[in-house]
Amino acid sequence: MTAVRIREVEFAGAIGRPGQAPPADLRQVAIAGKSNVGKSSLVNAVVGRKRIARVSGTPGKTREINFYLINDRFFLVDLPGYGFARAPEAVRDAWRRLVEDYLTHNDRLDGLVLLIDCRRGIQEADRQLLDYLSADEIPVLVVLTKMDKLNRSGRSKAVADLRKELEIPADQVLATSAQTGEGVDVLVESLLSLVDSNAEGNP
Ligand SMILES: Nc1nc2c(ncn2[C@@H]2O[C@H](COP(=O)(O)OP(=O)(O)OP(=O)(O)O)[C@@H](O)[C@H]2O)c(=O)[nH]1
Ligand SMILES: [Mg+2]
Repeated sequence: MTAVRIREVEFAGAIGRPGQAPPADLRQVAIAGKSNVGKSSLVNAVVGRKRIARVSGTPGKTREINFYLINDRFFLVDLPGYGFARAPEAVRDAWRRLVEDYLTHNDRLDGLVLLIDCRRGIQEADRQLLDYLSADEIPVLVVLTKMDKLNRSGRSKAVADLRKELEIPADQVLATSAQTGEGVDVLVESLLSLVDSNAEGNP
């Protein structure tokens, strides 16, 4: 029944400094979240390629904004993680400037997927990002990651806690695991429809 698919994916380039232009003038959906939450792993799972986005045991690995061209039509954007406490302050400031510049000067951004580690829940830095985005009315999809790490009761609690914190319906919380592939198909559909729904009014 799933007509929507990711057929093609290609690394298209990266931005390392504020003010740099994306590799092409295309619509974008970005993946954001704290350092180590599993952004790059989920990008790989979503595009069905194990090693297109770099994953590592060292938090703060992704320091640039990476653009992946999907179906020759839009960019899936892997953002550097925030909230990595052990990074030197100058490095943290550079990341913040880069990501904030990307988010504020971007009329091509159709939506943002905010990843939350299911074992940690929403934290202060996530809230700040949500507040930041609501000012620009950028649609946000909230996604729990690493669900394979929880048992059945832990899973229910993680979903319930997130619903309560964000005051959103249960069907708007997506539970995923890059390891088992749980929730990845649904996430793909949601990503594609974020782009589609915007394309209608704005060809
Ligand atoms: N068990 C489990 N581990 C995961 C999952 N997703 C990611 N990880 C692990 O979590 C660590 C961080 O994953 P990344 O995908 O690099 O996280 P990131 O958010 O891109 O990190 P930064 O780029 O540093 O911000 C790696 O050791 C991954 O193997 C998952 O679904 N399940
Ligand atoms: Mg990463």
